[in-house]
Amino acid sequence: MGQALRHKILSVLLEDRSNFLSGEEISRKVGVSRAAIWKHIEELRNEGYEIDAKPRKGYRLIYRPDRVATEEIKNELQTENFGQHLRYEPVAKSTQILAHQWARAGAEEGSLVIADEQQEGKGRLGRNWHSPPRTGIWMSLILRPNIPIQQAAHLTLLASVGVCLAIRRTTKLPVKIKWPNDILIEGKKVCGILTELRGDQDKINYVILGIGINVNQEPDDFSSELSDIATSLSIEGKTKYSRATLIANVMKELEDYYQLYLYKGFDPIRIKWESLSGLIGQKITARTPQSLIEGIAESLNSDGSLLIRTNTDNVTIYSADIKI
Ligand code: BT5
Repeated sequence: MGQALRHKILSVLLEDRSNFLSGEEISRKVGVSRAAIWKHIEELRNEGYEIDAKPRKGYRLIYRPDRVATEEIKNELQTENFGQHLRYEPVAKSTQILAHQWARAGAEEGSLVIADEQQEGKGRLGRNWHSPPRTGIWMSLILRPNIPIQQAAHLTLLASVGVCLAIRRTTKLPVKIKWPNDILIEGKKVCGILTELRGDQDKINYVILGIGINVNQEPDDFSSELSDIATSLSIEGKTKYSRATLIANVMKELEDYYQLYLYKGFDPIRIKWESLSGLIGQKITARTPQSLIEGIAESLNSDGSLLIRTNTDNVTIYSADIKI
């Protein structure tokens, strides 16, 4: 209850950051006494918010720590559905696990789970995803698309288009997509996407899009193995970014591209993907579970697989780790 009130007070303060709001005005908007407001303002200050308080003038928000809690994100969301149902955890094993539970319990399409820190963040094929606190975006989005299960690969590609565009718009950094699920800057990974689904032979019950973005990490935050292959937006852009703003922008791009996909099919996504990917036309090596394939990345096929032209053949790959 106390927390819900604090969120309401924060939302009111976030609405207008240039003017003081009197205690009376806040208490009218939130529906509690002025004395109670004072107590909650103190708690917000303990959480790292700087709030100016002047007698006879009221309160004004001066500094907002970079948090990814519900009220921070709700204030910035410009979507119809995506992210509107939001669950935030300061610490989780993996947001994928929470999203699966929520989806099984009937969560609506667009429901989003966010954690500030993951203790057992998951990559593909049982790999780990390093998810330290206060720096990254670790989130899982629940979708319920009415598409054949064979087309599920489209969703990973669609997600990388949405995330790539949102990062570009928010940071102006030259991020590119690497097939199938990485987003890179100058060859180093800033974002990974993990798609998990449940369904039966022909029908998808639900899909969980897991998105991990390195936002405000410093070089020291990466272990020596990771620092060769990973980077953060802040290291590349030499500034800190608001995670809440980026989450809201990702939700907006994802919702727009998802709608486009449902109305127009995969073709517009495929074209956008090719233009955002650093891959097409490049010489690559693809390591699949069965073999190592060297050749030129030719194009993205309509089922989301990648066509590689080798010296002797055209090869289609459905899953692989790619090196450029
Ligand atoms: C991925 O796997 O790239 C998918 C990552 C998905 C993470 C999100 S976070 C929210 C949601 N909840 C979860 O538990 N997971 C999802 P993959 O392509 O397998 O890449 C994993 C590899 O990337 C690891 O083996 C490391 O080499 C490297 N890696 C680990 N943590 C990283 C990080 N923070 N940044 C860049 N690379 C990382």
